[in-house]
Amino acid sequence: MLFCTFFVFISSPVSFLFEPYQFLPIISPVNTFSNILSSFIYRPGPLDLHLAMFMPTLLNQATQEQMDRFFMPTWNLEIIGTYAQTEMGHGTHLRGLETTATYDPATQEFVLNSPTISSIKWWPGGLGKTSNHAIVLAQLYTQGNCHGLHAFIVPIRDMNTHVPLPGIVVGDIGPKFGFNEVDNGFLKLENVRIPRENMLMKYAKVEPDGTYVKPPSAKLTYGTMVFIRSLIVGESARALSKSCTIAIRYSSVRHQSEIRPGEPEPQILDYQTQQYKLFPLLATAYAFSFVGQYMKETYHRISGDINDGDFSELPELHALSAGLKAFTTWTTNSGIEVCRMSCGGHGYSRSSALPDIYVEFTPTCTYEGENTVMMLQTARYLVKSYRQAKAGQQLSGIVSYLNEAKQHRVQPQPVAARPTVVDINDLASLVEVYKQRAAILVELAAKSIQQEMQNRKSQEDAWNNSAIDLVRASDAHCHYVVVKLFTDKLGEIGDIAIHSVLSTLALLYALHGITTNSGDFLQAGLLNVPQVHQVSARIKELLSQLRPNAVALVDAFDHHDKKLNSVLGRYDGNVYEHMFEWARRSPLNATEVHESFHKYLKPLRSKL
Ligand SMILES: Cc1cc2nc3c(=O)[nH]c(=O)nc-3n(C[C@H](O)[C@H](O)[C@H](O)COP(=O)(O)OP(=O)(O)OC[C@H]3O[C@@H](n4cnc5c(N)ncnc54)[C@H](O)[C@@H]3O)c2cc1C
Ligand SMILES: *[C@@H]1O[C@H](CO)[C@@H](O)[C@H](O)[C@H]1NC(C)=O
Ligand SMILES: CC(=O)N[C@H]1CO[C@H](CO)[C@@H](O)[C@@H]1O
Repeated sequence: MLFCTFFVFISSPVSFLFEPYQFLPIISPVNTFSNILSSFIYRPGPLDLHLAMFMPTLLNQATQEQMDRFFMPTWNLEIIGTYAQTEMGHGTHLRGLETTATYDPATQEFVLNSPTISSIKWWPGGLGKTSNHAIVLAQLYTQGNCHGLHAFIVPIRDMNTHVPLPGIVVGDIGPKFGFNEVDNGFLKLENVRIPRENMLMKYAKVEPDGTYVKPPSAKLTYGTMVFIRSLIVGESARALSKSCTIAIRYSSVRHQSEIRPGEPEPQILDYQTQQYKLFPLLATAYAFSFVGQYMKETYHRISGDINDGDFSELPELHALSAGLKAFTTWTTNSGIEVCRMSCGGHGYSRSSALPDIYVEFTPTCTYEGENTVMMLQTARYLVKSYRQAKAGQQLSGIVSYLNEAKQHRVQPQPVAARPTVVDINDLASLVEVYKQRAAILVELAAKSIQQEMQNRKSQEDAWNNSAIDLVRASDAHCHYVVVKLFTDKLGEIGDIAIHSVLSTLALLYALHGITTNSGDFLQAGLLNVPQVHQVSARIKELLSQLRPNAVALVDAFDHHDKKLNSVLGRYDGNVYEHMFEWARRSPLNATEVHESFHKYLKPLRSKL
């Protein structure tokens, strides 16, 4: 849990936070902070929001005066904070949030209210029992006008007694799918007064007389979001590589059934179906690791530009991080389950670690931007770029392929009429077909919108009626980006043996994506039926080719036994002995005969 590790890192990064924080660029404190966080054995905990949201939001949005007032108490855990944005009625649609903060110039205070049941803050981690402060997102009203969402530091519990303050109704939201260690909470505000100086005023301000001062750029709020989403891409890689490590190691320890009668039972990893379940996920874990690195580097580069006042690449980064967040978390979410089921019955035991990996990972599909909504945001950028390309504008960056798309027709062409230039063994050629698939699906989505509008639908209705196509287009775009980044990465690898095995993985990743989406490639006439057959056959060869290296490839992720915390995934493979030991430690075994035997079971006998 983070609580235990919190004090470990106090000694090292202290110098960074103490003097120079005020000179650091806008976004980088969050950055450094999260780097620190991600280097620990992560288990969700009640202080997560304090560390990962409350403190970074202070660093990003507090004025110098506010830093002086709040930072040290926060650092010392006198202030324990959370980030309260979501309400019972609204999460995705931020403009729909109902909590109000109304400025009262007479006392120079904000008055906070939860006017309806649906406006009660719901879900913030650590809110239920742990926090004594919350950064509350509320609609700001001053001089009779609403200025939209702003962040306010609201004390919610007495700092000495921890008793809720007047006007504060706070508690835990109850048991969840997982995250039991995190007291996700509710918060109802009833005429809660806070000083004017508690509004985070680094950018937007309310002056003592109530005059509202706009932030210099609305884009500034992009930065943190982009950063956190790009971190989640890295989280996907970590969760999937852990799951693959467990499932692949265990599959080489486990023997079951027989292939040839009379022969010893094979390792389950020697069943073709087992390899087909796990090796594409292994390839995906590598792909996502490289994509995660790329996102981090790109973020750093662009946040440098932002600090120099150059926002030009921000929309692309925003679209990329939203789409890849959704793409990688969805894939990982289902991949973890595949890994768990591939371990048979023991995968269901918590000793495998896979159930915990799943419940802790799966909310990434929902928080920091619900995945479908993220895909639609990316689609908005893609459609806009497509229209610009059609209007003759030269696009730059990762969407520049939409300029080339003009040559392709969307109507599926008779396959025979198309020259089959695709070489299924050549990654460059595969990157090209993924690119064309993306271009075609973006065009299809854009045309769907156009068609809807020709049927006299409004822009908004046209969008809603094309949303399936839009998500599909984003998905294809992200898939192309992942295949491309994996292929690009190979160019950086000098070692021949490593290059060879990673090329095999990249090829498997690309070909597997083709078989699972073969409809797209066939419909678009990018591949023909014989080629799809060839792809399936080639995948089988690649599985056999990867088999001897499979365990080494998961070892290379370097998940230490302690971090993996999985009996099935032990590095030494000594699974059965430790499974027995693990079970013996179960609380139910603490007593040889439990009192429930005498109390409940034995009396049953007399009744029969
Ligand atoms: C474990 C966990 C921890 C959390 N921690 C915090 C926290 O600390 N602080 C905090 O403030 N919040 C927190 N949240 C809340 C979280 O941020 C929201 O749940 C999330 O943003 C999703 O919003 P929602 O619940 O409103 O989903 P909804 O938007 O209601 O989603 C429901 C469905 O509607 C669809 N949908 C919604 N809008 C659209 C659209 N425009 N187009 C198409 N489909 C749409 C979605 O795709 C989805 O299928 C947490 C949630 C969880 C699960
Ligand atoms: C959105 O589209 C779906 C499917 O086309 C349709 O059923 C629904 O009524 C639309 N929603 C609104 C609010 O118009
Ligand atoms: C039979 C057996 O192994 N019992 C163990 C059950 O668990 C307790 C600890 O919780 C051990 O002390 C027992 O030896």
